[in-house]
Amino acid sequence: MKVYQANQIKNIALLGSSGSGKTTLAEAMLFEGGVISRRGDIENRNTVSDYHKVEHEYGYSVFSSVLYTEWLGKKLNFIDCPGSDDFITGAITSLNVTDTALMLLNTTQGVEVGTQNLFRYTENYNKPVIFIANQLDHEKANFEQTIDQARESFGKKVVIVQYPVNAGLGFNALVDVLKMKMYQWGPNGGEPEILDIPDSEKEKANELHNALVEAAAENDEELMELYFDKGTLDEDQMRSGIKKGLIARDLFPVFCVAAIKDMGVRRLMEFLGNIVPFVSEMPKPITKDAQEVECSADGPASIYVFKTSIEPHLGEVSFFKVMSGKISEGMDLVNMSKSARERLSQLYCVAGNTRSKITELVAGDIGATVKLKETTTSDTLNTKGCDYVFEAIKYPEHKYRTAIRPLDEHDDEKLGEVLQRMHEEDPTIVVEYSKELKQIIVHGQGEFHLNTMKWRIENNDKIKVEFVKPRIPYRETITKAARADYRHKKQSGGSGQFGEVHMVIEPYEEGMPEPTVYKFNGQEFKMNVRGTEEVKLPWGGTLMFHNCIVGGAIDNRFLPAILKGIMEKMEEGPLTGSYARDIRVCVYDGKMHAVDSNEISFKLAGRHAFSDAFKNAAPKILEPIYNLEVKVPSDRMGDVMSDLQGRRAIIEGMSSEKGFEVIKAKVPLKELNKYSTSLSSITGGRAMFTQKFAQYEIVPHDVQGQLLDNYQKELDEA
Ligand SMILES: Nc1nc2c(ncn2[C@@H]2O[C@H](COP(=O)(O)OP(=O)(O)O)[C@@H](O)[C@H]2O)c(=O)[nH]1
Ligand SMILES: [Mg+2]
Repeated sequence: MKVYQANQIKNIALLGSSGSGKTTLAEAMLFEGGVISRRGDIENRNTVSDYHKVEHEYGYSVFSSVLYTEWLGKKLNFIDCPGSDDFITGAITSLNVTDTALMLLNTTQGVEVGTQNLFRYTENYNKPVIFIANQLDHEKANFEQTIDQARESFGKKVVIVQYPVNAGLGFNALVDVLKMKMYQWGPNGGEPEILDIPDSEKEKANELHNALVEAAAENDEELMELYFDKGTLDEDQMRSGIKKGLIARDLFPVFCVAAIKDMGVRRLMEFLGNIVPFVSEMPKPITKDAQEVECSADGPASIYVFKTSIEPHLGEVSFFKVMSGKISEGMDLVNMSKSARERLSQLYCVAGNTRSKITELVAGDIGATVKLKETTTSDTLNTKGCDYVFEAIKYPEHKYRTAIRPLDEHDDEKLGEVLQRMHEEDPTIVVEYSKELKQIIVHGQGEFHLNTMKWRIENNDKIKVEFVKPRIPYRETITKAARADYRHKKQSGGSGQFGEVHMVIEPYEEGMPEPTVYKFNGQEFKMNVRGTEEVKLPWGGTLMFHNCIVGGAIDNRFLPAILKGIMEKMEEGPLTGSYARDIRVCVYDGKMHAVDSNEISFKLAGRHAFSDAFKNAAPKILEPIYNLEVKVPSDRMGDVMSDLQGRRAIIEGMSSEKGFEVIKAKVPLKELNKYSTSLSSITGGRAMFTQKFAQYEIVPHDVQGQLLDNYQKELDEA
C-alpha cells in the first residue's frame, strides 16, 4: 500500500444514532474505494466494520472500528462509531483523532436524541459536521421533516447541498445544488447517470442553489464581494467558501444517500475528497504543556494511541494517529506516560476485520500496531528526545452500576484479568473491588453496555458470571453530643489487663471552635485541650480526636491505642457496620493501673467507650446522594417527573432547551438502581442523563428503620 502524506489524508468520524446506517455507509464507501470487492450487510452479519461476535449477536455496533479507503489519490480514514449512548467511548476516542464528522440522519426517524447527543460532542471538540440524510429509499423516509428538525436542533447553518427527487420506495434520483445536476441510479446504485435538472425541479433547485451560494460566501469577505458583484459564485469559489464554513462550524452541509443501495455514495466521497479539510488544514494539536505540534513528516516522530482492542487472530492491537514525523516498521519509541521502551514490530492500515501491512506511516495518518508491552489508550509514544505529551482522553461519568460475581469462585482471578482487559478496551467500563461492600462493582454507561460485557465474558472468555444488586456504601454519624466511660478489666492468672477511658463525642463540622465545656444531666464537664489529632478518613469525612486529659489520669503513651480502638469502631459503625464519619472525640479522663495497664487494654476501653457513646448520640445512617441531570423530550416530562418523585428525588431546577426539558435533581444512589433502563423505557430511549456523586445525607426515618432491620437479619443469619 502507498504511503500517503498529510496533504493527502483526511480523518473522518462516522456518527449518528443507532440504526442510522453508519456501518452500511462505511461498507458502501469501502466498496467504492476498492478496499472490499463485495458489499456485506447487517442482516447477513458480514460487514467489515461489525465483525465482533457480540455485534453479530446484537445486530449493533459495540466498538468503534477503524477503516480506510483510497479515493482519487487520497486516503480517507474513517472511524465507524457505535450510535448508542451506552457505547459512547467509540465516538469520544474517535473525535480526538478525526477532523470531520459525518453525522447520519435516519430520515425515517428524523433527529434523534442520539443525534443531538453526538452533535454536542462535535461541538465540544470543535469539529466540522456534514449531515448525511440516509435511508431515502425507505417507504417511511421523510427528508423535509428531518431537515426541519435538524434546523430546529442545530440552527440555520444546516444548508442543503442535495435533496431527493423521489424519497420513498422508488428512490433513484437526487438533485445536487452545488453541481446543479441531477444524479440518477439503476437498481444496483454505484455509478450514477449525471443529468440536467428537469424543469419540474428547476425552481426548487435554483432557490436552494442561491441559499448555498450565500452560505458559502458568508465565510469569506472576498467571496462576499464577488457574490455582491456578480450575484453568484462559480463551483471552485463555492468549494472554497464551503470549506471555510465547515472548518469554522458555520456551515453544516446536507448530503443524501441510500447507503444500502449504494446510491449517492460516490458523489459523497467526491465531496469528501475535494472539500473536507486535510489534516494539515486543521488547527494544530496542542500538547499538555501547550506546544503546538505541526503535522509534518519532517518533525520528530510522535504517535498518540486512541484505542486498544483485542482483535480476532491478532491479540492486543493499539490504534494510533501519527501526530508528527514518520514511523516505520521496527522503530523503537518511548512511551511517555509509562517511561517504557516500545518497539513497533509491525504496522498496519486497518479496515475493520481486514488489514494490510505497511512499512511506513506519516504525520496525520491513522494506523495500528500489535504487541506493545505497556501501552494503553491515551498514551503518547515518541522518538528519543521528543517531549510531546498529548492530553488524555476524557470520558463521561458512569451511569449504571452493578455487582458481578463468577458462579464458580475458582474463576475469581480469571474474571479479574478479563475485567481489566475490558477496561483497557473500553475505559468507560470501570471496575471497583470494594472491600467495603465486599463486592466487585462494575460501572458503565447503561444496562445494555454491561449486558454486552457479560455476553462477551460468557461467550468469548467462557466464564459464567451473574449480576447481583450492588450494595450501597452507607455511612454512619451522630447528631448530638453524648458521654460514656468504660473500664476494661481482666484478671487471669499472673498479670491482668486494666484500662479506663471517659469520653465525650459530638457531631464534627469543619471550622467549629475547640470544645470548652459540656453539660450532661445537669453536670458540667470542662475540657482543656492538650493535644489534637485530625484524621481525614479514607472513606470521606473527618475524625477529630482531642486529648483533654488532666492530672495524668492516663499516660500519653496510651493515647494512640485509644485512638486505634476508636478507629476500629469507625470502620464498622455500630448501626449497620458501615463506615462512620464526621465525629469529634474528647477523651477527658480515665484510670490506669501501675502494673496491668497496657496498650491492648486501652484500645479495648477506647473502642467500647466510643461504641456506647455513639449509641447515645442519636446515631443516623447517611446515604450517598447524586446530582442527576435528565434531558427529556417535552411530551414525556410528566412521566419522568412522577418517576423521579417515586425515587425520593429533590427537584432543584427545570429549564427548556430546543424541544427538551432539562431537569436537575438530587437523588439517593439507592433509588438510582437501573435508572438508565427505566428512563429509557419511559421515554422510548429519547432521554439522556448524567449522574455524579454530590454528598452524603441522613436517610429518612423509615429507611433507617428498614436498614437496621436488614442488618440485624444479616447478623442473625451469620
Ligand atoms: N432501507 C434502508 N435501510 C438501511 C439503509 N442503510 C442502512 N439500513 C438498514 O438500517 C439498519 C441499521 O444500519 P446500520 O448500518 O447497522 O446502522 P448503524 O447502527 O448506524 O451502524 C440495518 O438493518 C441496515 O440494513 C438505507 O439506506 N436504506
Ligand atoms: Mg454500526
